[in-house]
Parts: sequence; structure tokens; C-alpha cells
Amino acid sequence: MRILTNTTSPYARVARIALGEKGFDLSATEIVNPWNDEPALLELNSAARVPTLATEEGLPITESLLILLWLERKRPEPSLLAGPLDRTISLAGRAMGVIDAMANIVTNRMQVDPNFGEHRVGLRRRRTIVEGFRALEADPPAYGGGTPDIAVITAIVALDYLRLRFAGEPWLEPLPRLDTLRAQVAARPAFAASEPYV
Ligand SMILES: N[C@@H](CCC(=O)N[C@@H](CS)C(=O)NCC(=O)O)C(=O)O
Repeated sequence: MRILTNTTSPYARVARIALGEKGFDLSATEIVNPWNDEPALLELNSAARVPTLATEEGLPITESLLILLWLERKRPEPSLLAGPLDRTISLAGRAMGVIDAMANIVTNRMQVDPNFGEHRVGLRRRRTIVEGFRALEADPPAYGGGTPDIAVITAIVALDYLRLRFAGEPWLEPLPRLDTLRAQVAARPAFAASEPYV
């Protein structure tokens, strides 16, 4: 299996953590820049986005949450949905909403307008980030050890991406409960090996 990723994408990190927690070999991970239209990526994914996987047969599997869905069927154990289903999916949806809002600001700041974050749409995205993290902090995903579920994975990916891309922003609020959760999983190989960096 090939995995095309970059070093910052929270979507790619969700998929990489899920693969690692499921025991897949990540040695064939390729770092690409999706904005450079690299042929290796475009050949597999016309959307030219990471994460992009290629199965042993060369079939592309894309979209972080579809990759999770595929993984749960492909290798059911250990499950990433072992906790209470409704709550796990609800919390993961909240974390993915925050990830989308952060990625939207970062992409537009880098590719369109450095001041995007201060414009009307950027401010809506910021509201999503602030309110989303406030809600996750008030009621964080539970973690009792072992394989984390997708609520834990997406919440920690969101937290690390916040710290990577929005460090020093005046609107950031303390997130001690999420920091505690992070400390509980940060040393797991799949999390440690995929820590984002610029
Ligand atoms: N919905 C996709 C989003 C993937 C995505 O937007 N990845 C970004 C990196 S954070 C990317 O590759 N962007 C390049 C582009 O949009 O052209 C998923 O969940 O995998």
C-alpha cells in the first residue's frame, strides 16, 4: 500500500493515525506537496489532495473519513468505533468541523488572501473553531487506554493543528482537558510518528 501525505494536513494525519492504530505498515508513506500538482498524486487523485492511498492493486482510496470507513471493514480489529457509537460519531463530527474551519482559513490565507481570517467568511470559520473547541473542552472524548476511537483521534489531530497553525492568536482559549487527553495518547507510535510540522 502507498500513502501520499504531507507533513501538516490534519486530514492526512487522521488517516495515518487510523492506519497505524490498525497495524498497517506505514513505511511506504510518501511526502508530497498537493499544491505542486505532483504527478504521483494527480495520477491517483484528480482532486490532488492528501491523504491519498493506493491499495496493493493500485486502486486509489481518498477522503479521510472514507478511508476510516474502508479501514473498519478491511481490518475490523482493533475497532476505532469501540465506544458508544452515537456519542463517538457526534464528537468526531464536531472535531472534523473544527478541522475543516481551520484548514479553510489556512488554505485561503496561503493561497488567496493573507487577511482571509479577518474577512466575513474567515470570521465565521474562526467562530466555528472557538465554539467547537469550547464544546470539546466542556465535554471531551473519554479515553480509557488502548486503541483510541475516532473521537479521540480527530480531537487530538484538531488540537495539534490549532497549535501548529494558530499559535499566538489572541482569541485562543486554554484547553486543559484536551491537553490532558493529548498527554494520554501522544506517545502512541501512530500519534508520535505523525506529529505535524511545517
Ligand atoms: N475532504 C478531504 C480534504 C483533504 C484536503 O483538503 N487536503 C488538503 C491538505 S490539508 C489538500 O490536499 N489540499 C490541496 C488542494 O485543495 O488542492 C479529506 O477529508 O481527506
